[in-house]
Amino acid sequence: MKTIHFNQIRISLVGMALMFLGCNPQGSGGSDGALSSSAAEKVYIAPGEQDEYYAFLSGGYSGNLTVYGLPSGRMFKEIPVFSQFPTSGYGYSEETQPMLNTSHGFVPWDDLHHPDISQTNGELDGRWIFANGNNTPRIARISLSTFETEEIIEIPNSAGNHSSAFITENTEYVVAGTRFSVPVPQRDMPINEYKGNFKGALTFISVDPEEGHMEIAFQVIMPGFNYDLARPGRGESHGWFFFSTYNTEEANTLMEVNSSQNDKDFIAAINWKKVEEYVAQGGGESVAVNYAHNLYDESTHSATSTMIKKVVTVDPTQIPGAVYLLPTPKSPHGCDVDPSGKYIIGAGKLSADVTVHSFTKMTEAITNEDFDGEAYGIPILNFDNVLAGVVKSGGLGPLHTEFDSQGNAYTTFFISSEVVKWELGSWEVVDRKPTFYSVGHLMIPGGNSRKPYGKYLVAMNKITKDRYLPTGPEMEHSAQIYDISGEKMELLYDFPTHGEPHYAAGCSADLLRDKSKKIYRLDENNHPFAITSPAEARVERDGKEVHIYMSTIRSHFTPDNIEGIKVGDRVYFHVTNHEQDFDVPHGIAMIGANTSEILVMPGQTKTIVWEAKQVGVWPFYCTDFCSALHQEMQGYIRVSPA
Ligand code: CUK
Ligand code: CUA
Repeated sequence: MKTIHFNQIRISLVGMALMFLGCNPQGSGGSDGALSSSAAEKVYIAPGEQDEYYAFLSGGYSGNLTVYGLPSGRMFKEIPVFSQFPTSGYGYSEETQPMLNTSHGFVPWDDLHHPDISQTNGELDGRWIFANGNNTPRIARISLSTFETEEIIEIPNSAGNHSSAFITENTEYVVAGTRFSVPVPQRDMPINEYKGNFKGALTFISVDPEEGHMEIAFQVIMPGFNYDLARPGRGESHGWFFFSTYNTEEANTLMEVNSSQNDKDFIAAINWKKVEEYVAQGGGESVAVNYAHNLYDESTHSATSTMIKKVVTVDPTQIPGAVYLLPTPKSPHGCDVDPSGKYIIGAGKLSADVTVHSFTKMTEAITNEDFDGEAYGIPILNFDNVLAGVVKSGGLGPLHTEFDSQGNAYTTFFISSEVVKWELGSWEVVDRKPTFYSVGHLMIPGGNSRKPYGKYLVAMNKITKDRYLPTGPEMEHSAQIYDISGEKMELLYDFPTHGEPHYAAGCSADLLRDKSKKIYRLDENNHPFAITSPAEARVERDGKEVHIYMSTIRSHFTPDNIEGIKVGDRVYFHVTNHEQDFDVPHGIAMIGANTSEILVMPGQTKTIVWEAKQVGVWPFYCTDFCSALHQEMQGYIRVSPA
């Protein structure tokens, strides 16, 4: 494998783009070589002890979110979000299927990229975590009390929902930016008429401060660029949102060449407070759309799906002072804002340098109307006038930046496969450490807020190769934990992840430990088919539908012998778990059922449907080892001829 030398940095953009196809500068068999026994101590959590931080890693194409402990790297849970999940029955049970409804029908899979924890005054408040579905544009809200997905909203006029799901300082909005520009509204038109005709919708979804319910407030309809990542302003830049763009060439074919022609693309700065005022005063246009809004109600343990037909779109050129473009070199991917809100960092992925814009200089340039032309009526600011500094990193292919609490930034470099630590203000490189291999995002708990915790850094690597025992051609991705509490970073530990983690969000364990719910209370169960005790268990027939109101409690199903079922019946098992002890679920699996089992937590009711197809006596059983008599927890259904 050829090593990258510094003088190769000026190779053609196309050549550099090709290098993205899996470069492994360290060669295989890499090891830091300097791991000390103190590294082992730093990640060792003794039996019975608990981790210091939660880490929520995106599962990428698994569609889900995985919960890990730091520094141990132990995985605690996979939270199903956009994908059906046989482990718990999410997306299979009657109650949760509506969560995966969209304007395209039932879509039980997506590609989850970026989680972000809710904030109050710019600090993590640990109430919810939001995440995006890239493929069929959706934003999910997950409760950090139940660790369950409570809401999914589809994003109209959008495609490849990538610059999402990032939130403002007080969780006023969760933002969803389109990756692909598309015809808005969608219509039949020649693809080669893209330029000037396709549009990019940046969607601002308001979040109810009490319940967390999401509602699309407005969509800013931008020029037909690709929108990549986004970050909120914070502190002095609160009220703004920043989006990196590429393909400002507006190419529609041979993208790897045609979209890399311009030396600079833009970071789009949106003054959402101005847009908000404009819309509040009746500005914008209400346009016809069709998108799903799915809401899970904890008290009924059930979701509903509503189709919404209208959205407010705004033309940014009609709102003075609302949108500006900051030229940013070499197809910026990551777009990050430091904890003070003073600096906006653009990582040109085809570059060696990291560009830092100054928020103060940006506002001065706006006041002075110091513009370098415009794009579709949107003022372009002068690059030199808004530049705060350039980090001469010595790396190649910068992607994403996070921060500690000491005024340092940490940028990942995909091509040179490393994390580079540099100082805000002086822009000097302080330290660099290799990653194994080809790092994408990184995460410092609290790193996307005013108060990063700054003790550990998690690098999420795209290529695993030899880091673990081989598991055939397909390996899980690898994450690495670095201690960043000192001047120099120290690699502590590798751990495998699930799916493809893009971004992650982390917070202290103290923020969530006591908020995490232990049981659902039976006396708060408003499920329409719930029963309050095993005494109410019964079977009711309604034409060809049979409803079994079933109870589970250690270690018995009531009823456990069910007769009177005929071939052709649709049998609904409405299972209420009458346990009220922490961590005593029961499950139910019915022979021949093709909709997965369901796992029912204490106090909860869940439903699966079973079609009686063949005459006979068919068993069901509990799937979760619940007591010494778990294996006795079973029953039969007798199916007679119709
Ligand atoms: S993206 Cu994956 S490494 Cu979807 Cu945030 Cu940059
Ligand atoms: Cu209930 Cu096993």
